[in-house]
Amino acid sequence: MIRGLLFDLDGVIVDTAKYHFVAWQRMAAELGIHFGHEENEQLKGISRVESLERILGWGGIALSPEEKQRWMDQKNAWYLDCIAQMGPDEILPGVSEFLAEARAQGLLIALGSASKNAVPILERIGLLDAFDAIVDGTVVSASKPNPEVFLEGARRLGLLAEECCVFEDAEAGVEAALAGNMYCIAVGNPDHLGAAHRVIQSFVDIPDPAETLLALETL
Ligand code: B16
Ligand code: MG
Repeated sequence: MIRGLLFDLDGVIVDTAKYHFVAWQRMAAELGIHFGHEENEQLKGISRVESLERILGWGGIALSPEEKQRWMDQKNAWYLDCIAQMGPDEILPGVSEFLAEARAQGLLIALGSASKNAVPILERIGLLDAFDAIVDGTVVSASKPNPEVFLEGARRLGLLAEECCVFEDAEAGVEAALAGNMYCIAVGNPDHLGAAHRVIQSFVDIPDPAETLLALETL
């Protein structure tokens, strides 16, 4: 029986991939590395340091640990500039209604995100209070597809893994949920996310959140 919902942030609650793209592309341009939308897609759900390593790998560039840290700080500063203007209007369609219905039905709700910027983003969009627990990139050490972020989310909700349903937009995140023995609903393109138990295009695809949540509770 599902008693808790674990939400990824970037790509599920808000579309911050476009801001990560702007910041990584600026860095890649300065380093003379090609970085397009296809490359950005491969970084979804992947931690900051792993994203940097992948971009440097694509460009065949080796940097010292100090230079890597400097680029990560610079990239994050550009990213923070991008997200500074975010507000509740950036919450993806249907998400607020779904969260409110889940809480009304007594389900527990946690965030399971790789981002170290999760709390400021939730504050800006006014959804911090919608979560009973927050597990983000400041808490976990292993990156998705390692299930740590979701297992810690379940633990903080006081639930077993099999009592949780994960909502994810990234292949690495779907893999993490399945590795953690959780039910997974992917949000996005079924061509990339077919490993999930169910794929929805967006929360608007759930016309009756109450009915869907009740169906989940009987799993
Ligand atoms: P930050 P999620 C992930 O968030 C993003 O999908 C990924 O593109 C990003 O590199 C990662 O957070 C780290 O983000 O630089 O803000 O710490 O999808 O797991 O919510
Ligand atoms: Mg995501």
